[in-house]
Amino acid sequence: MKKFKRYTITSALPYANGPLHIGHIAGAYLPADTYVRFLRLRGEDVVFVCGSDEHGVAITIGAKKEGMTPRQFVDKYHAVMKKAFEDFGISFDIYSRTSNEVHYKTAQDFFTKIDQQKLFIEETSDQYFDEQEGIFLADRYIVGTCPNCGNPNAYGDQCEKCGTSLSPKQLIKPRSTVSGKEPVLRPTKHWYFPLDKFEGWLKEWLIEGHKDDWKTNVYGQCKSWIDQGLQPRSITRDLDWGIPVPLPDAKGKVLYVWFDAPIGYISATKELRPNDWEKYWKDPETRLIHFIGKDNIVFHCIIFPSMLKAAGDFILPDNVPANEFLNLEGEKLSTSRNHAVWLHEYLQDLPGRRDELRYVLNSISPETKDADFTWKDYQQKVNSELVAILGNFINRVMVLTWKYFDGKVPSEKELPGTTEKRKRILDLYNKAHEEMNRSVKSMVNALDNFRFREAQFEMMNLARTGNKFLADTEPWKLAKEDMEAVGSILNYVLTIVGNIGVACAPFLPDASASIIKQLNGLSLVDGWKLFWKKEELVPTVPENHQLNQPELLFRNVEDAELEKQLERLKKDKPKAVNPETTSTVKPLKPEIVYDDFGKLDIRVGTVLAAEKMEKSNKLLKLTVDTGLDKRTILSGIAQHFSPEEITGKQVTLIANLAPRKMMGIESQGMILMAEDADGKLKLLQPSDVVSPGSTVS
Ligand code: B3M
Ligand code: ZN
Repeated sequence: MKKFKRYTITSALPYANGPLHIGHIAGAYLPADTYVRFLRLRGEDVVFVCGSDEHGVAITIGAKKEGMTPRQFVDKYHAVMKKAFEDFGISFDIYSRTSNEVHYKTAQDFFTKIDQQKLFIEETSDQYFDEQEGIFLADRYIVGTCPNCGNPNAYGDQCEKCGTSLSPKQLIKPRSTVSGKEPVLRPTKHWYFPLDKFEGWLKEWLIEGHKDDWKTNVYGQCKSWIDQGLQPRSITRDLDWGIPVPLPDAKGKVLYVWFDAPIGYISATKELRPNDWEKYWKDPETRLIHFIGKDNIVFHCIIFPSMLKAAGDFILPDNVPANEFLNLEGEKLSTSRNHAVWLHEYLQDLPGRRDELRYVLNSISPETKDADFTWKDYQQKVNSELVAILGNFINRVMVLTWKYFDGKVPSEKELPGTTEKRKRILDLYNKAHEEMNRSVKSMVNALDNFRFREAQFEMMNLARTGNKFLADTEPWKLAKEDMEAVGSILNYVLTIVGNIGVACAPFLPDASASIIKQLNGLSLVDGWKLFWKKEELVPTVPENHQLNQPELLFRNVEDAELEKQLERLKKDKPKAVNPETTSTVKPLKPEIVYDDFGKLDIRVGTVLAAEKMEKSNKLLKLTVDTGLDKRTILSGIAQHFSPEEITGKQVTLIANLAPRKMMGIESQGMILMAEDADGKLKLLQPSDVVSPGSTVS
């Protein structure tokens, strides 16, 4: 691997529009923090920058909903987020914000630099305009029906249901989210960044150049984007909140938030190191790494690098280890439905348990695919891993040393293999040592390559091996016959404790600090850093060194604590933060009489076969055994079930619905589905299998 002189590490700038939840943390902040702590321990020159993203419609819409000005709104949430990061111990060198002066100037200069090269395309085109509000409707100010999946609430920039990226004019039946009215088209001028001109370069730099070192999820997304062909992207907006476009003929125009936000990384570095920021952004010997979630990949891997390239003398990201998403208790995390574990609430409810959250999030980190956080799993990982393995090992060693040697490090002199038992101990020692050195190497390698779950596992392996060594050598039994051997064993396990103290620092900073305190080893830490250079166990505590009293690193998560969190989730569910989606339950339909209901012939059938319909991504063609016959039913569930999944399942259907032709095929009935608040469809099935044709009444 190429050697770098210094590192610039960034974490995605979160929108200042709400508090942080564990999905944010697992995505872009914890992995970055772990990596940065590792680099610092290795003695590297690092800047770790982040800040609030304070522009764009995420802010203006949020402010309107809370009845505030954008300025009041970002001030509020910037403070909330900054505090939560601090309280949780994310070790940014700076947590800045994009509404400050340095950033305005940096972003405008950046624009000017590209403009001077005549790269921007200026174009006047028709865009949707809300006549009642007197504003142009960009991105999320406009909703309509998705042309791809039929979702009636797709945004002007993306349909969140099917993920398709859209432009406002593709929406069917567009409406303004501000007034609810149908907008009209009006001409307006904008500046476009010619992404198409960078296609050749991107193919070389990214598709060829990073084929082997970028994560497959990241690389794959970029490649498919580039393969589809790139188009100029508008980088200005008609909004009254944002950074003014620095041109005389651009009154009322601001920079598009995705143009200014990544420049925020540069501004934050400038603010942090006004005198030498340039070496962190312009020296090719600096390694630039962006930590982000997967929804930000295109911006960080394609658009921002092209901007950096266009502006001239900047370095490019060497890697962008984007994470997939984290779910919670099997469901998507959702701010609007308040289905989340909020960082500030966690810190309040479970004080003194920062490392526990770091540990669990890291061990399920969505590095290669979406992952699921459940409180049960949290409890299990804390109790049976942190407490039972790591905490237990450190505590046993401390307690034994106090018991037999008054807390003084016993002699490390080599144990002569004069008895069978001693020979066995030496043998066990060699095995443990070898195993641990292997773990240390694997851990460092994994950290170097952004595989944090694996790295943490290897770190824990030191404690696992240490525990095993203690269990195998049983110093408490030897104490009756061979104190010299006991001393030798304890000296060795104390060395392991010290090594764990340094090894766990990137993952569990609080535990690391406690171990160092227990070992009374603060003055020794500089020497221990050799561990990160040599990538093997190093001597940590000298003979006769006086230890401090043992303290417990972790305590069990009790069922009551778990219940409280589960309750919180249930209780918080209906309380929606976002008024637009407050009512997730559809309103009641007008009353009917029994006769209306009696006309429906509802039955249970079994799906015998299912196949995808050509030219439709919504419909599945099902062959259903209704007990009366075997018939064809078309069902709009292709987004929710694969043909394999649904074949063999029992379904509920309306058997006497008049046949209807769709895409040239007659559908003879209708399958009933339950639609969840988030639009997910679930089958309606009897609680036990019944014979096909059973009626429902
Ligand atoms: N604020 C999007 C997000 O929070 C955006 C990231 C900007 S990074 C330069 O997902
Ligand atoms: Zn869609």
